Amino acid sequence: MSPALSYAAAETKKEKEEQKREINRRYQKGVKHLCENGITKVPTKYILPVSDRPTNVGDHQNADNHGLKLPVIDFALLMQASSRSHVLQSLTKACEEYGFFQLVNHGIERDVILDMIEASRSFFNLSFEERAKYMSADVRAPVRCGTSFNQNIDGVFCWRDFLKLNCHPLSDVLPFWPSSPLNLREAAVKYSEQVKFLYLMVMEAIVESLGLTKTASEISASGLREMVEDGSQLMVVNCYPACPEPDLTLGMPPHSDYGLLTLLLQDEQVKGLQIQHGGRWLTIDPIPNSFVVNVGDHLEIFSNGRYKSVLHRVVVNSVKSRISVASLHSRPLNSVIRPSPELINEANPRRYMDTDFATFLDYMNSCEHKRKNFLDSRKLNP
Ligand SMILES: O=C(O)CCC(=O)C(=O)O
Repeated sequence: MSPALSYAAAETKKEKEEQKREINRRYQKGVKHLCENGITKVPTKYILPVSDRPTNVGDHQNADNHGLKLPVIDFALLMQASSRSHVLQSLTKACEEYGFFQLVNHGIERDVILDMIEASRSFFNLSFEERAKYMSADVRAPVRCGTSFNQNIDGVFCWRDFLKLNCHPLSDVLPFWPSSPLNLREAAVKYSEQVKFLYLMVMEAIVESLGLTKTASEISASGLREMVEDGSQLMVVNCYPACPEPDLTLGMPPHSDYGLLTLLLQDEQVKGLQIQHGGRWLTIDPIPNSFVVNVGDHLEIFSNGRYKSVLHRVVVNSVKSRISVASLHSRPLNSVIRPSPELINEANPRRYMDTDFATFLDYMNSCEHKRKNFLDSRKLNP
């Protein structure tokens, strides 16, 4: 090639690379920003290969679950001595068969929930410049605003923006939380504290349902309460704008959650969450004033595989944007997660190796987190 031609080719290559970088910069700003600038088609960056696309999305608001409904656990009955053992049995069945349940009569004041939703909506209605102040690639940051699942790594982006608030220890992280909208900090503090308490109560019941400790005083004596109280809590506020071509993309790809338990506040008006059950995707109909609770990878490990951390995903729709608030709970950042020795015996040998939260974060940063690949990497003799 003549020097003139090779110079021209190099220039074209440089221009193409710059164009590519410009496109990437645009998508890093998030879906909300993209939609605010007016789009009628889903950009290629968000289009999934045909085999990964959701089906039935066009009419998922009316999707038929073949009569299947997620188990419902009544928290008020769980707290009553006369009904506790019956509810514990239902809890066991839900965690073994579905890895998910809906929690009603949870006792968190309605205003606390409504204020959290309202503050979340207001946050995503802020200007891009205001939200951008909290964008960070550091997965350990006390506050982090971003897009997709892991925008540093994802080949195809998903149709979600998020605000992640680290909640533990609250006094250390609070000064970093967004100062606008004005009501966000107060709403998120109240909400995170009340959800943490609910988590403690549900986690105690789960430990009891595994047959590990029988009474509240035994739980205190075993140090379990301290272990759980000192645990990590991450609040993830998800925003899924309405999408012009919802059958080409997903709000969240199939994934499992890393922690012990996740308590999710679903949008009461707009469906979107689906869980994998019996080889099919099951849409979770929102029950007003309830939480969707799911078993995370750490609980699957702790229960030595008895309770299931189940794949779930989020579909989007062309009509309404959707907000959800997930509160992910686990043990302290540096503690080791391993199967409970009481659940290991000859008939039920140890199924998972030791792990910790820090290992998970490193894993997340080093490869595309797909389906249950972190949990699979912890299995002994998979
Ligand atoms: O938005 C939802 O319904 C689910 C969110 C979720 O799966 C997550 O935050 O891990």
